Amino acid sequence: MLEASGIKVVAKRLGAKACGIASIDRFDGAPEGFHPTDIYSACRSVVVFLKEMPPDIILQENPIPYTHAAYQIYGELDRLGMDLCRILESEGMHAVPVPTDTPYLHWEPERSHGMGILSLRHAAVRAGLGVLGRNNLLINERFGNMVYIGAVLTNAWLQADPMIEKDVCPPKCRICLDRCPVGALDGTTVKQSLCRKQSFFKTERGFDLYACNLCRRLCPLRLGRA
Ligand code: B12
Ligand code: SF4
Ligand code: SF4
Repeated sequence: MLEASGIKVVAKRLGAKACGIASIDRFDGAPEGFHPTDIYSACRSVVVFLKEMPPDIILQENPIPYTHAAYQIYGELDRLGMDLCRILESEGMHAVPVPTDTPYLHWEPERSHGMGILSLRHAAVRAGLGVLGRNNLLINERFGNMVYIGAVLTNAWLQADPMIEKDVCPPKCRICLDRCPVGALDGTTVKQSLCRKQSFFKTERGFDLYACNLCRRLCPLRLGRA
């Protein structure tokens, strides 16, 4: 049976830029219905992996390259998760993938509030892959906030990675809070109804595009350490 170190080697061979492991006890405090065992009751460890967006894409004026790259990375991470599940199964473990983006079940129409089946940002922090900035995004030491997150739940008890216990946002930095055009950020969460209206639009042809990513783009930790 593969151990934690072997699983991380496999994830990197499959294309992950970083991989970490969170033990199930670290999810105490997750909202009811959004704990890994609410998805897969036998879950004992969460394997979390990252891929980064090439850094210049977000700087361009035309929204198509960023939208296209984001959708491609969601697909890449979902495939990586499926391949990892197959390999874990062939090694005698059981494994269940978490969607990188959609679908998810929880939707509150009155405040346009959706929740993934598991918050991948919280999972990545618990797997030692970074910390959350005031913009709500995971900041990884090597790749900054330009990482996307995938995860696989497994019934195997695996050695967890140490968590990073420090603030990374400079004490006085408020760039993301002040520059969000709709004031959707408060330093700990995102008011989804405001962000959704600002950050997505539909073209006349019906394509869904990202229209805003300022809290990500303007962050001095966008590419990792300042
Ligand atoms: C719904 C969603 C959105 C919503 C809400 C965003 C948000 N911050 O939650 C909207 C449409 C606004 C959005 C926007 C964007 N998103 Co989005 N989104 C998601 C999605 C699908 C679900 C997130 C979710 O469930 N949020 C609701 C809950 C979890 O958040 P909350 O209410 O703040 O949670 C509170 C409590 O519920 C509790 N809690 C919740 N879970 C847990 C667990 C534990 C253990 C504990 C203790 C507590 C706890 O703590 C929170 C604080 O009180 C995730 C994928 C995923 N499955 O995680 C991607 C994801 C968060 N999005 C991502 C991205 C990239 C974006 C955008 C940059 C896209 C863009 N416009 O360019 C923006 C950034 C906006 C921002 N500053 O956050 C990435 C983030 C990568 C990173 N580096 O962090 C993710 C992780 C997708 C991925 N797989 O990589 N997104
Ligand atoms: S994506 Fe835009 S609208 Fe949404 S929180 Fe970030 S800056 Fe605000
Ligand atoms: S813009 Fe500043 S406060 Fe916001 S996440 Fe980045 S470093 Fe932190």
